[in-house]
Amino acid sequence: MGQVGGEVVVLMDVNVSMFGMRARIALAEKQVEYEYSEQDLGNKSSLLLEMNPIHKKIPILIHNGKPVCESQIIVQYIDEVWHDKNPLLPSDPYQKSQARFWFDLIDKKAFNHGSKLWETKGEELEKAKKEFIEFYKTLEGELGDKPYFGGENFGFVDVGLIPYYSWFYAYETLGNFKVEGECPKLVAWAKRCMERESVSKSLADPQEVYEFVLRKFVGSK
Ligand SMILES: N[C@@H](CCC(=O)N[C@@H](CS)C(=O)NCC(=O)O)C(=O)O
Ligand SMILES: *[C@@H]1O[C@H](CO)[C@@H](O)[C@H](O)[C@H]1NC(C)=O
Repeated sequence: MGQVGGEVVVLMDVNVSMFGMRARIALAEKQVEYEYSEQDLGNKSSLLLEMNPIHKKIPILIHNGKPVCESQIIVQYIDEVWHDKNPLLPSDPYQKSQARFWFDLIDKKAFNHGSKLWETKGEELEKAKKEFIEFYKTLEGELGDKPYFGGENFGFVDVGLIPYYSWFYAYETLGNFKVEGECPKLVAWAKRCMERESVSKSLADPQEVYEFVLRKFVGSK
């Protein structure tokens, strides 16, 4: 059990999940010790169903026996509970609203833009690629010349987006393009994030993600 000062922290997760990676990064940023519990989504455990009966999805953070579900909410929870170390959200209400806006945009768009690359072919795939790149260019525009989305320090929006970087190899291979050619500043940002141990140790191996995508989603294509 991940036990620190009477705290028991468990993360129910799946290694290739970009949502799970967010929780792992946030916990690492706060140096919280926890038990990592890899789940089989093909055969969900009774604990998973008990802890997240509504969505039946990972990640689930279990803090002293109580579940917190949904990665965005988990990251905010971690930031609030362990607030003394490496704050992720800014304290200024307006800046906070903006960080939440961008994280929410990522939640609404990023997964689907990626999936389209293996759900489509021909002209539709070309359109999907164009939209994928437009989306990441929009994010790149928001990043601007800052080192991180929130400015000088690694923060909330970085935690929300960087897990997708471990999926880029799958996107690029199946879509036959390179994100770096289109969004060099964004890829430079991703490499900067990867220099942080919290990120590098939390992200899945791109090859493993690619093989997961082939197994799980491709085949009908
Ligand atoms: N909005 C959720 C998405 C979580 C999610 O999609 N989890 C997937 C794995 S990546 C899952 O548990 N799927 C199980 C299922 O759909 O049966 C979050 O941000 O946590
Ligand atoms: C599903 O998981 C349970 C334990 O959680 C195990 O006993 C059972 O054999 C598993 N079933 C399959 C089909 O893998």
